Amino acid sequence: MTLATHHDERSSAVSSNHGNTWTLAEASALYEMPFNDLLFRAQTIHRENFDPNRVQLSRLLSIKTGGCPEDCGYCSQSVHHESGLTASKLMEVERVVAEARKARDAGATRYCMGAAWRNPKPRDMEAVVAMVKGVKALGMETCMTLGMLDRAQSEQLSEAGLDYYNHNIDTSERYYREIITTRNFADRLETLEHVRASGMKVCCGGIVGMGEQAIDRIEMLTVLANLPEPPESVPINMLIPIAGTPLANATPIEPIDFVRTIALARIMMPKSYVRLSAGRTAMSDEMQALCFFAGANSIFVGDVLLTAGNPGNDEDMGLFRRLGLQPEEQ
Ligand code: SAM
Ligand code: DTB
Ligand code: SF4
Repeated sequence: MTLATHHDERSSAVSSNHGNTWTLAEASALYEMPFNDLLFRAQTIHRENFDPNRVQLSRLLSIKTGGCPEDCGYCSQSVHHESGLTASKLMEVERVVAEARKARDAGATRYCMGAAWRNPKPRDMEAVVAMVKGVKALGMETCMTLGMLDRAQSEQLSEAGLDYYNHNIDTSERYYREIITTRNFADRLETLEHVRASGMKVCCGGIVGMGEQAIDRIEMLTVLANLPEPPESVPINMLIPIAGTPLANATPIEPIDFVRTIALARIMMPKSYVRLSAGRTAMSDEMQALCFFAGANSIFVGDVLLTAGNPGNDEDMGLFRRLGLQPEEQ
C-alpha cells in the first residue's frame, strides 16, 4: 500500500460522522495517527467540552481489603495470589465518613469506596447504604466499587443517593479471559446494564500495561464508546505490578502508547471525564503533562489508592502549579 492511499483511508475513517457507534477500523486509524495530529485532535475536542486547565480530584478508600475470591491476575487482594496483604473486615460506617471528611477538606470532590468482593452479600447492604448517605451528607459526590451487582442491589444503591458505580471492563474481551477466570466479560456488561437502568452514572475503564496488544486497548475503548450511553467517567489505570501476582513481571506499556490510549479515550468519549488513575507514581511529570494535554481531566489524590501507592498531595499540587492546572471545584 502506498503512503498516499494509506493516508486517504485513514483520514476518511477518522473524519466520518458519529452517533456513538465506532468501528474498530476507525478507532485503530485514530490510535495510529502521527502523535502530533492525534494530540492536537484530542486537545481540540477536550477544549470544546471542558475547561482545559481544570482537573477533577477523586479520593479512594478501601472499605474492605483483601480476601477476594476472584482471581484477577493484577490484583493484590485476590486470595489466589500470595501478595502478602492482610485481609480486613468491612470498615465501620463512622470511620468511612470521617475519612471522607478529611478528603473533602483536602480538596477532593468525589469519594470512591472500594470493596474486595465478588459481589456484595445481602448482609453488607445496610452498611454500604449508610456509607453512601453519610458521605453524600458531606456534600461530596459518591462512588462505589463492590464487584458485581444484581438489579435489586443497584436500585438500593441508587435510592441511597450513590452517584457513580465503578465497574471496569479492564481490557478487550479476548484478553479478559487471560487475566481473569472466575468471571467473564459478559458478567461485567450485565452489571453495567443494571447500574445504568437504576439511574446511576457509570464509571468504567480499564488497565493497560498487562502485556496486551494495542488492539486490545483499542477494542476496550470501542466497547466503552459504543455502550448505549458511554460511561460518564473513564478510569485508565496503568498496571501497578504487584509481587506475588501473575502479572508481577508483565511487560510495561511504552509511555507514548499510554498517552495515545488517553487521547483515543478523549476523542471517542468527548463528554466523559477521563481519569489518569493507577500508576502515576511510575510516571514522569512530563508523561502526566502529556496525558493532561491528551484530555485526561481527573486523578486520584492522596498517597494511597486502595492498597498501592499514589503520588500524594504535595507532589500533585507542585505539578499542578507548574502546569497551571486548577482542581475542579465542588
Ligand atoms: N472488586 C471490585 C471489582 O473488581 O470490580 C472493585 C475493586 S477493584 C480493585 C477496582 C479496579 O482497580 C479493577 O477493576 C482494576 O481496574 C483496578 N486495579 C486493581 N489492581 C490494579 C493494579 N495492580 N494496577 C492497576 N489497576 C488495578
Ligand atoms: C479504578 O479504575 N482504579 C481504582 C478504582 N477504579 C477503584 C483502583 C486502583 C487500584 C490500584 C491498585 C491498588 O491500590 O491496590
Ligand atoms: Fe477482587 Fe476486584 Fe481484586 Fe478482582 S480486582 S481480585 S474482584 S478486589
